[in-house]
Amino acid sequence: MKGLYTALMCSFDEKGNVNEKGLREIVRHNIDVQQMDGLYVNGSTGENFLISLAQKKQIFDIVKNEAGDDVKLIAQVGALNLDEAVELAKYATDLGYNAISAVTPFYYKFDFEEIKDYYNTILNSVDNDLIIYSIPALTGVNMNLEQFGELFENDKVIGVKFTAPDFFLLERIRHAYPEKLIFSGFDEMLLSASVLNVDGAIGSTFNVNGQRARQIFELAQEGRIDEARDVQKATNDLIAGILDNGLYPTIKEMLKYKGVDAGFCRKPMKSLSEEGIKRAQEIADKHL
Ligand code: SI3
Repeated sequence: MKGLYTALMCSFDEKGNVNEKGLREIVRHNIDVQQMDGLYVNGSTGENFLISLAQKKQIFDIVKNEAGDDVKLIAQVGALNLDEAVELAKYATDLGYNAISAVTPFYYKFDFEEIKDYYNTILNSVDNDLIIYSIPALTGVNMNLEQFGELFENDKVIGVKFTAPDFFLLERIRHAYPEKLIFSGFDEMLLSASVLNVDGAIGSTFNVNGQRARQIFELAQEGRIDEARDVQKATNDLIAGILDNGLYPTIKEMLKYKGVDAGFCRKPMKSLSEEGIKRAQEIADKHL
Protein backbone atom coordinates (compact mmCIF):
# COMPACT_ATOMS: atom_id res chain seq x y z
CA MET A 1 0.00 0.00 0.00
CA LYS A 2 3.01 2.35 0.01
CA GLY A 3 3.23 5.17 -2.52
CA LEU A 4 1.56 8.28 -3.84
CA TYR A 5 -2.21 8.57 -3.82
CA THR A 6 -4.35 11.30 -5.29
CA ALA A 7 -7.00 12.61 -2.93
CA LEU A 8 -9.51 12.23 -5.72
CA MET A 9 -11.70 15.10 -6.84
CA CYS A 10 -15.25 14.33 -7.89
CA SER A 11 -17.03 15.98 -10.79
CA PHE A 12 -20.52 17.33 -10.03
CA ASP A 13 -22.97 19.01 -12.37
CA GLU A 14 -24.45 22.42 -11.59
CA LYS A 15 -27.28 20.79 -9.60
CA GLY A 16 -24.83 18.82 -7.46
CA ASN A 17 -25.35 15.41 -9.10
CA VAL A 18 -22.36 13.18 -9.70
CA ASN A 19 -21.14 13.67 -13.28
CA GLU A 20 -20.17 10.09 -14.08
CA LYS A 21 -18.38 10.88 -17.34
CA GLY A 22 -16.36 13.60 -15.62
CA LEU A 23 -15.49 11.39 -12.65
CA ARG A 24 -14.27 8.66 -14.99
CA GLU A 25 -12.08 11.20 -16.76
CA ILE A 26 -10.59 12.35 -13.44
CA VAL A 27 -9.82 8.75 -12.50
CA ARG A 28 -8.13 8.07 -15.85
CA HIS A 29 -6.19 11.34 -15.70
CA ASN A 30 -4.80 10.42 -12.29
CA ILE A 31 -3.83 6.94 -13.41
CA ASP A 32 -2.62 7.61 -16.96
CA VAL A 33 -1.22 11.15 -16.79
CA GLN A 34 -0.34 11.80 -13.15
CA GLN A 35 0.76 8.15 -12.81
CA MET A 36 -0.38 7.75 -9.24
CA ASP A 37 0.06 4.53 -7.29
CA GLY A 38 -3.45 4.82 -5.92
CA LEU A 39 -6.58 6.87 -5.34
CA TYR A 40 -8.00 8.05 -2.00
CA VAL A 41 -11.73 8.21 -2.64
CA ASN A 42 -14.35 10.33 -0.84
CA GLY A 43 -11.92 12.30 1.28
CA SER A 44 -12.01 16.02 1.94
CA THR A 45 -11.02 16.70 -1.67
CA GLY A 46 -13.89 14.55 -2.87
CA GLU A 47 -16.25 16.93 -0.99
CA ASN A 48 -17.33 13.88 0.99
CA PHE A 49 -18.90 15.82 3.83
CA LEU A 50 -21.22 17.65 1.41
CA ILE A 51 -22.81 14.65 -0.29
CA SER A 52 -25.44 12.01 0.44
CA LEU A 53 -24.90 8.37 1.39
CA ALA A 54 -26.24 7.31 -2.02
CA GLN A 55 -23.75 9.58 -3.77
CA LYS A 56 -20.85 8.23 -1.71
CA LYS A 57 -21.76 4.70 -2.82
CA GLN A 58 -22.22 5.85 -6.41
CA ILE A 59 -18.71 7.35 -6.38
CA PHE A 60 -17.18 4.20 -4.88
CA ASP A 61 -18.89 2.20 -7.66
CA ILE A 62 -17.77 4.42 -10.54
CA VAL A 63 -14.18 4.73 -9.34
CA LYS A 64 -13.76 0.99 -8.84
CA ASN A 65 -15.39 0.28 -12.18
CA GLU A 66 -13.10 2.72 -13.99
CA ALA A 67 -9.87 1.96 -12.15
CA GLY A 68 -10.32 -1.80 -11.90
CA ASP A 69 -7.10 -3.21 -10.52
CA ASP A 70 -4.87 -0.62 -12.23
CA VAL A 71 -4.02 1.13 -8.94
CA LYS A 72 -4.64 0.71 -5.22
CA LEU A 73 -7.90 2.14 -3.91
CA ILE A 74 -8.56 3.51 -0.43
CA ALA A 75 -12.15 4.30 0.55
CA GLN A 76 -12.65 7.08 3.07
CA VAL A 77 -15.77 6.02 4.99
CA GLY A 78 -15.58 8.14 8.12
CA ALA A 79 -18.81 9.89 9.10
CA LEU A 80 -20.39 11.37 12.19
CA ASN A 81 -23.21 8.89 11.74
CA LEU A 82 -21.42 5.70 12.75
CA ASP A 83 -24.06 3.45 11.14
CA GLU A 84 -23.32 5.19 7.86
CA ALA A 85 -19.56 4.73 8.33
CA VAL A 86 -20.09 1.00 8.92
CA GLU A 87 -22.40 0.69 5.92
CA LEU A 88 -19.84 2.43 3.70
CA ALA A 89 -16.98 0.33 5.06
CA LYS A 90 -18.88 -2.85 4.15
CA TYR A 91 -19.87 -1.44 0.78
CA ALA A 92 -16.35 -0.46 -0.25
CA THR A 93 -14.88 -3.71 1.07
CA ASP A 94 -17.40 -5.74 -0.96
CA LEU A 95 -16.45 -3.72 -4.04
CA GLY A 96 -12.82 -4.74 -3.56
CA TYR A 97 -11.26 -1.55 -2.18
CA ASN A 98 -7.77 -2.38 -0.90
CA ALA A 99 -8.24 -0.54 2.39
CA ILE A 100 -10.64 1.77 4.14
CA SER A 101 -9.84 4.99 5.92
CA ALA A 102 -11.87 7.00 8.40
CA VAL A 103 -11.53 10.57 9.51
CA THR A 104 -11.49 11.05 13.28
CA PRO A 105 -15.04 11.86 14.46
CA PHE A 106 -15.45 15.62 14.68
CA TYR A 107 -17.80 18.49 15.61
CA TYR A 108 -18.69 17.15 19.08
CA LYS A 109 -15.77 17.02 21.47
CA PHE A 110 -15.41 13.24 21.64
CA ASP A 111 -12.99 11.91 24.21
CA PHE A 112 -10.39 9.32 23.25
CA GLU A 113 -12.46 6.35 24.48
CA GLU A 114 -15.23 7.45 22.14
CA ILE A 115 -12.81 7.85 19.25
CA LYS A 116 -11.39 4.39 19.91
CA ASP A 117 -14.87 2.89 20.04
CA TYR A 118 -15.69 4.58 16.71
CA TYR A 119 -12.70 2.92 15.04
CA ASN A 120 -13.30 -0.45 16.66
CA THR A 121 -16.95 -0.42 15.58
CA ILE A 122 -15.96 0.21 11.97
CA LEU A 123 -13.15 -2.36 12.09
CA ASN A 124 -15.27 -5.07 13.69
CA SER A 125 -17.79 -4.78 10.87
CA VAL A 126 -15.42 -5.57 7.99
CA ASP A 127 -12.56 -7.79 6.97
CA ASN A 128 -10.36 -4.99 5.69
CA ASP A 129 -7.44 -2.83 6.79
CA LEU A 130 -7.91 0.72 7.98
CA ILE A 131 -5.89 3.91 7.74
CA ILE A 132 -6.66 6.57 10.33
CA TYR A 133 -7.33 9.97 8.76
CA SER A 134 -5.95 12.59 11.14
CA ILE A 135 -6.48 16.22 10.14
CA PRO A 136 -6.58 18.26 13.37
CA ALA A 137 -6.93 21.66 11.68
CA LEU A 138 -10.34 20.67 10.31
CA THR A 139 -11.56 18.23 12.96
CA GLY A 140 -10.13 19.77 16.14
CA VAL A 141 -8.99 16.26 17.14
CA ASN A 142 -5.34 16.24 18.26
CA MET A 143 -4.20 12.75 19.20
CA ASN A 144 -0.88 12.22 20.93
CA LEU A 145 1.73 9.50 20.44
CA GLU A 146 0.24 7.22 23.09
CA GLN A 147 -3.23 7.52 21.60
CA PHE A 148 -1.97 6.67 18.11
CA GLY A 149 -0.21 3.74 19.77
CA GLU A 150 -3.48 2.50 21.33
CA LEU A 151 -5.22 2.60 17.95
CA PHE A 152 -2.26 0.88 16.31
CA GLU A 153 -2.59 -2.04 18.77
CA ASN A 154 -5.30 -3.36 16.47
CA ASP A 155 -3.43 -5.13 13.64
CA LYS A 156 -6.12 -4.08 11.18
CA VAL A 157 -5.11 -0.44 11.71
CA ILE A 158 -2.26 -0.39 9.21
CA GLY A 159 -1.39 3.28 9.31
CA VAL A 160 -2.30 6.94 9.37
CA LYS A 161 -2.86 9.71 6.90
CA PHE A 162 -1.07 12.42 8.79
CA THR A 163 -2.31 15.84 7.68
CA ALA A 164 -0.66 18.15 10.21
CA PRO A 165 2.39 20.38 10.37
CA ASP A 166 3.62 18.66 13.58
CA PHE A 167 6.92 17.15 12.50
CA PHE A 168 7.89 16.36 16.09
CA LEU A 169 4.89 14.06 16.44
CA LEU A 170 5.44 12.66 12.95
CA GLU A 171 9.02 11.73 13.81
CA ARG A 172 7.93 10.14 17.10
CA ILE A 173 5.27 8.03 15.36
CA ARG A 174 7.76 6.99 12.66
CA HIS A 175 10.31 5.96 15.26
CA ALA A 176 7.86 4.15 17.53
CA TYR A 177 5.88 2.32 14.83
CA PRO A 178 8.21 1.49 11.94
CA GLU A 179 5.83 -1.24 10.73
CA LYS A 180 2.84 1.11 10.33
CA LEU A 181 2.24 3.11 7.15
CA ILE A 182 2.46 6.89 7.40
CA PHE A 183 1.05 8.96 4.56
CA SER A 184 1.92 12.64 4.44
CA GLY A 185 -1.19 14.80 3.97
CA PHE A 186 0.04 18.32 3.29
CA ASP A 187 1.44 18.55 -0.24
CA GLU A 188 3.32 21.78 0.54
CA MET A 189 5.23 19.87 3.27
CA LEU A 190 5.92 16.70 1.31
CA LEU A 191 9.70 17.09 1.32
CA SER A 192 9.84 17.64 5.09
CA ALA A 193 7.69 14.57 5.66
CA SER A 194 9.64 12.49 3.15
CA VAL A 195 12.90 13.27 4.94
CA LEU A 196 11.29 11.73 8.02
CA ASN A 197 10.73 8.56 6.02
CA VAL A 198 7.00 8.49 5.45
CA ASP A 199 5.73 5.62 3.30
CA GLY A 200 3.84 7.79 0.86
CA ALA A 201 1.53 10.73 0.54
CA ILE A 202 -2.09 11.53 -0.21
CA GLY A 203 -2.79 14.92 -1.73
CA SER A 204 -5.39 17.06 -3.43
CA THR A 205 -2.91 18.89 -5.64
CA PHE A 206 -1.66 15.56 -7.03
CA ASN A 207 -4.74 15.75 -9.29
CA VAL A 208 -2.72 18.27 -11.32
CA ASN A 209 0.82 18.08 -9.89
CA GLY A 210 1.27 14.37 -9.22
CA GLN A 211 4.43 13.96 -11.25
CA ARG A 212 6.26 16.63 -9.26
CA ALA A 213 5.07 15.02 -6.02
CA ARG A 214 6.69 11.79 -7.15
CA GLN A 215 9.94 13.60 -7.93
CA ILE A 216 10.00 15.15 -4.45
CA PHE A 217 9.27 11.84 -2.76
CA GLU A 218 11.76 9.81 -4.77
CA LEU A 219 14.56 12.39 -4.70
CA ALA A 220 14.22 12.59 -0.91
CA GLN A 221 14.38 8.79 -0.65
CA GLU A 222 17.59 8.88 -2.68
CA GLY A 223 19.02 11.57 -0.41
CA ARG A 224 19.11 14.13 -3.24
CA ILE A 225 17.78 16.87 -1.01
CA ASP A 226 18.93 19.94 -2.97
CA GLU A 227 17.11 18.72 -6.06
CA ALA A 228 14.05 17.75 -4.04
CA ARG A 229 14.02 21.23 -2.50
CA ASP A 230 13.91 22.82 -5.96
CA VAL A 231 10.92 20.70 -6.96
CA GLN A 232 9.17 21.46 -3.65
CA LYS A 233 9.76 25.17 -4.34
CA ALA A 234 8.14 24.90 -7.79
CA THR A 235 5.30 22.92 -6.20
CA ASN A 236 4.79 25.50 -3.49
CA ASP A 237 4.69 28.35 -6.03
CA LEU A 238 1.80 26.44 -7.58
CA ILE A 239 0.10 25.60 -4.26
CA ALA A 240 0.36 29.20 -3.01
CA GLY A 241 -1.51 30.32 -6.14
CA ILE A 242 -4.11 27.58 -5.74
CA LEU A 243 -4.75 28.34 -2.06
CA ASP A 244 -5.00 32.07 -2.79
CA ASN A 245 -7.60 31.50 -5.52
CA GLY A 246 -9.69 28.83 -3.69
CA LEU A 247 -8.37 25.29 -3.23
CA TYR A 248 -10.83 22.82 -4.73
CA PRO A 249 -12.52 25.09 -7.31
CA THR A 250 -9.10 26.12 -8.63
CA ILE A 251 -7.89 22.52 -9.00
CA LYS A 252 -11.16 21.76 -10.82
CA GLU A 253 -10.64 24.65 -13.21
CA MET A 254 -7.06 23.52 -13.85
CA LEU A 255 -8.30 20.02 -14.68
CA LYS A 256 -10.91 21.48 -17.04
CA TYR A 257 -8.19 23.60 -18.64
CA LYS A 258 -6.30 20.33 -19.31
CA GLY A 259 -9.41 18.85 -20.94
CA VAL A 260 -10.68 16.84 -17.96
CA ASP A 261 -14.39 17.38 -17.22
CA ALA A 262 -14.02 18.17 -13.49
CA GLY A 263 -17.40 19.93 -13.27
CA PHE A 264 -18.52 22.09 -10.37
CA CYS A 265 -18.15 22.05 -6.59
CA ARG A 266 -21.04 21.08 -4.31
CA LYS A 267 -22.75 23.93 -2.53
CA PRO A 268 -22.18 25.60 -0.14
CA MET A 269 -18.74 25.50 -1.71
CA LYS A 270 -18.77 28.06 -4.46
CA SER A 271 -17.48 27.75 -7.98
CA LEU A 272 -15.13 30.36 -9.38
CA SER A 273 -16.18 33.61 -11.03
CA GLU A 274 -15.03 34.34 -14.60
CA GLU A 275 -12.12 36.25 -13.11
CA GLY A 276 -11.25 33.34 -10.79
CA ILE A 277 -11.33 30.91 -13.72
CA LYS A 278 -8.97 33.15 -15.67
CA ARG A 279 -6.68 33.34 -12.67
CA ALA A 280 -6.69 29.51 -12.31
CA GLN A 281 -5.63 29.23 -15.95
CA GLU A 282 -2.87 31.80 -15.48
CA ILE A 283 -1.55 29.90 -12.45
CA ALA A 284 -1.63 26.67 -14.47
CA ASP A 285 0.24 28.32 -17.37
CA LYS A 286 2.87 29.68 -15.05
CA HIS A 287 3.36 26.84 -12.58
CA LEU A 288 2.32 23.52 -14.16
O1 SI3 B 1 -8.94 13.68 2.23
C1 SI3 B 1 -8.38 14.30 1.35
O2 SI3 B 1 -8.96 14.69 0.36
C2 SI3 B 1 -6.96 14.62 1.50
O3 SI3 B 1 -6.09 13.82 1.37
C3 SI3 B 1 -6.70 15.92 1.85
C4 SI3 B 1 -5.24 16.37 1.76
O4 SI3 B 1 -4.58 16.13 2.97
C5 SI3 B 1 -5.36 17.82 1.46
N1 SI3 B 1 -5.99 18.47 2.59
C6 SI3 B 1 -7.11 19.15 2.44
C7 SI3 B 1 -7.78 19.65 3.65
O5 SI3 B 1 -7.59 19.39 1.35
C8 SI3 B 1 -4.06 18.42 1.07
O6 SI3 B 1 -3.68 17.80 -0.12
C9 SI3 B 1 -4.19 19.93 0.86
O7 SI3 B 1 -5.30 20.21 0.03
C10 SI3 B 1 -2.97 20.53 0.22
O8 SI3 B 1 -1.83 20.17 0.93
C11 SI3 B 1 -3.09 22.06 0.14
O9 SI3 B 1 -3.06 22.62 1.44
